[in-house]
Amino acid sequence: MTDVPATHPRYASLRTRDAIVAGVERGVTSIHGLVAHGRGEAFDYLLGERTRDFAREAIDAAAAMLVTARRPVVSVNGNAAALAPGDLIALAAAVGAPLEINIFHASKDRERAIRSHLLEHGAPDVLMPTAHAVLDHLDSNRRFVHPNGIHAADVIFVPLEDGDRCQALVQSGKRVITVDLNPMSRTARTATVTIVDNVTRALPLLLERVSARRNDDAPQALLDRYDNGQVLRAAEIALRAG
Ligand code: PTJ
Repeated sequence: MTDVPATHPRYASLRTRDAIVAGVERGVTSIHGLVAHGRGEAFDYLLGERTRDFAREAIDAAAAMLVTARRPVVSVNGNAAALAPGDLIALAAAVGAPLEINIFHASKDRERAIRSHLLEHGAPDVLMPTAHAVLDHLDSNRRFVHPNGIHAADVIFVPLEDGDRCQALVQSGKRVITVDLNPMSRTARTATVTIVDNVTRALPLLLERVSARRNDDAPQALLDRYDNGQVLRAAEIALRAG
């Protein structure tokens, strides 16, 4: 780990960078993941590296969607696994969802490394991609899914998604919750609920809201009111204001 004192003004950002680098060294994160992370950092910098109100609104809707889902799934790629393994496992447990590995840059070794990483962090089980279930409308490696996971899911939580799969999932009639610091990305614009925030900050808040929503009798009313376009517009205005 970088030798940075906790008082350093960029401490949290540098520790997160360390986590991504460690992910690459462990074979969990792809080398391309570093580039994706850098892009995320730039947006986060412009957003003041804090959770804004539009993200809180989306987190609330995401919690409502997850607790009312019939078959939710938490999809994990190499960046998410490196940055927030414990919170992803806790979220899956809280909403009764399986964790499923689904990566863009094809690598059987990396799929196995992500699985071991999640098991080491306490995941009870991890679904792997299969050749038996394939998503329509998609050509990339992400089309290979598990028949009892993403293939059968009605709601999928997919942090740091790529636009193609998000579109394919929505076209297949599934509802997609994503976390993406870029409100202009195709994923952000295609998802049902877009949380424009750093996945490391958004996940603990989402977990809190999932617990709160369990005792709520009107999650559907909140979902009916929710407007993802409005949330994205607010995020873009905040970005442009710097
Ligand atoms: O492990 P793999 O092979 O599935 O690859 C994962 C990455 C993330 C490399 C792959 O999905 C990819 O290339 O993604 P993109 O198309 O670069 O999109 C990633 C999006 O996540 C970008 O819009 C980034 O701004 C955003 N992002 C990066 N880091 C974070 C983030 N959003 C939230 N939190 C972050 N920490």
